[in-house]
Amino acid sequence: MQVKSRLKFPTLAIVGKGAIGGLMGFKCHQLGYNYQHLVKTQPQPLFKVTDITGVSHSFTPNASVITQPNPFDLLILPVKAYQVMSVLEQLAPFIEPHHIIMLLHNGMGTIEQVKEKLPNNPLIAATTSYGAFKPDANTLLETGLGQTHLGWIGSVDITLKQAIEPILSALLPPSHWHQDIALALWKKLAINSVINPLTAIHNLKNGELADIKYNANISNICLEISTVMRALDYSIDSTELIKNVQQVISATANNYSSMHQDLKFKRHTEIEFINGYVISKATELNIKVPHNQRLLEQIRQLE
Ligand code: KPL
Repeated sequence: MQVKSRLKFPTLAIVGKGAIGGLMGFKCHQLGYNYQHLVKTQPQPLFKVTDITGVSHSFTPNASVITQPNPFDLLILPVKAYQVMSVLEQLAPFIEPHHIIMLLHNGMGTIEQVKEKLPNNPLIAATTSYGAFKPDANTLLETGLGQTHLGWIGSVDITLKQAIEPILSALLPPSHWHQDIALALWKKLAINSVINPLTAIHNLKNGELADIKYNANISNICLEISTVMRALDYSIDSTELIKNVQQVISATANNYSSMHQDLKFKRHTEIEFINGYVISKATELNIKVPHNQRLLEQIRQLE
């Protein structure tokens, strides 16, 4: 197919059918996009989605087995940070240099890994605050309308940008495209570095962190992160990070964080890509981050 027409109607491949992946597939279905989920086993049963307004929808998602994907132009990875490289390894025989890769997960550190493995592929990094919950494999509840922040890593052809950005922007709106997505990723990293380990360690809903007894700890964690960010040339103040954290605590008060759920269901957590990433950058810069270090150790023990 001609490059231009292929870009006009790109085929999206969404890895897995987790909460955010499932939600994206549902949006693709609603928007009439050409998409497929890449799944472990076929066939796919009826998928029931209850949207944020409480309306229920049933449909059978398009899917292919990950070992035999149908051709795609854009590969979306809404998987845990620690799964990114193994998924790309598995898909390696099917990935060509023009395929666009989009990362969408909590934490940081995968951009460096993906760029090393696939240096020529256009790469998008994204973060979303949409909330979705899967009570079972074939049921999905949209629990919160969020915002999505996206950005290209490195320079990219303008035709490619103009073709792809509107398509992705419509999926989890409102979508904000950034020149420097790393700043948005760091801000989200600060939110996850506080809420995820604290809720997991103390067995809390996100909203319970609003209790005054957590204030000092939250400030210390944010102060360490803002020190690292400033050393990386981001102009940021810890008060801004603390405010962002407090906003998310109140906006998601009734939710359990993903790390809380991971520990509860005895799954691997993303701690190495969250507080672990803060610590690795701090070490490179010779900055001490004892509060982040403590959280990492506590979660490692609980895992
Ligand atoms: O991203 C989240 C997570 O749980 O992983 C937050 C924003 C903390 C919401 O729960």
